[in-house]
Amino acid sequence: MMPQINDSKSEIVPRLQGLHLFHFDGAPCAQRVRFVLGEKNLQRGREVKFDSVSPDTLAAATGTWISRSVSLIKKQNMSAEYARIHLDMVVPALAHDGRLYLESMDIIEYLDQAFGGPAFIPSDPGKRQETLALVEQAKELHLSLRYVSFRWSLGRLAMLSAKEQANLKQLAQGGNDRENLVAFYEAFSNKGIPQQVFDEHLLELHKALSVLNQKLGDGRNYLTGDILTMADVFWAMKLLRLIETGYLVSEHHPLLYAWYERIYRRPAFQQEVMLRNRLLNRVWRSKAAVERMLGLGLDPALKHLLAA
Ligand SMILES: N[C@@H](CCC(=O)N[C@@H](CS)C(=O)NCC(=O)O)C(=O)O
Repeated sequence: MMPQINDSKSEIVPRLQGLHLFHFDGAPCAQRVRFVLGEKNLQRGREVKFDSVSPDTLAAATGTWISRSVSLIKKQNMSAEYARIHLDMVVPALAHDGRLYLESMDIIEYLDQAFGGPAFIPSDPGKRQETLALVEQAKELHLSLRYVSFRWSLGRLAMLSAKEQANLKQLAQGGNDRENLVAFYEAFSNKGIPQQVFDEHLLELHKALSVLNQKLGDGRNYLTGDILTMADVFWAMKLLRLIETGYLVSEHHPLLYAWYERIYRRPAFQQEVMLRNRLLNRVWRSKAAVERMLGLGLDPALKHLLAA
């Protein structure tokens, strides 16, 4: 696995010195990278428009990164400007000294190589393999999290109008659409997705979380032992989003919840994941709580599935 340097068509990226992160505060894929930056003591610096090229925004000071937020709510990721930076139109993307790195897993590996601080991929071969296997599993369940959170949390807010879908389709022609945004949004926005599909994804997630919960039964602090790794980073951000969507992790997987809380309390989590995500986090959690009271939402659906 090597950090990916992509064939971006952006004229902006080669001009960026130091670290610049294209990200969104509420996106788990970007939260992973911000958390790692925080753990490595690389501080969030200026907030600038994602496509800013004004001279004072081109260079990040040593030990800091420039925040180039790409709002997924405003669908800025589906703009021509962003599609030239990341051909798949997703966050995150990292620019470092004019080069571009994509894929959160590869970005974290790159940060491990390029900067000091704690390593997120252990050097011990056994632990390394275990870590990467758990990361791969989290990656495979990326689509499940997408289905579950679009169904029970984002809802209509995430649907695209016919015009927006046409725009997305056109932009996707410039790349490979490796995250399948075109097909997903088309089905989600128009035809609807069969309930059975949502249920299957929810059950997949439940199954995986049950196994992780069991793993923690031997008293280990983190998923692969007593050291925080990329596996914890990937899974913790999944749990954050699932909790926002109404998944009662504390009830279904108590050891996993205690593990999540250990990570949640870390200063880098508070600073880099929660600080600017607090408002959205409250909105999602309140929505989920109201739905639960009405017998709707993710948790009643999960209980129903588990009882069947
Ligand atoms: N495999 C990619 C996944 C990136 C991804 O799917 N990002 C999501 C946010 S978590 C996104 O930008 N989605 C845009 C959308 O759904 O419109 C990575 O790990 O970097």
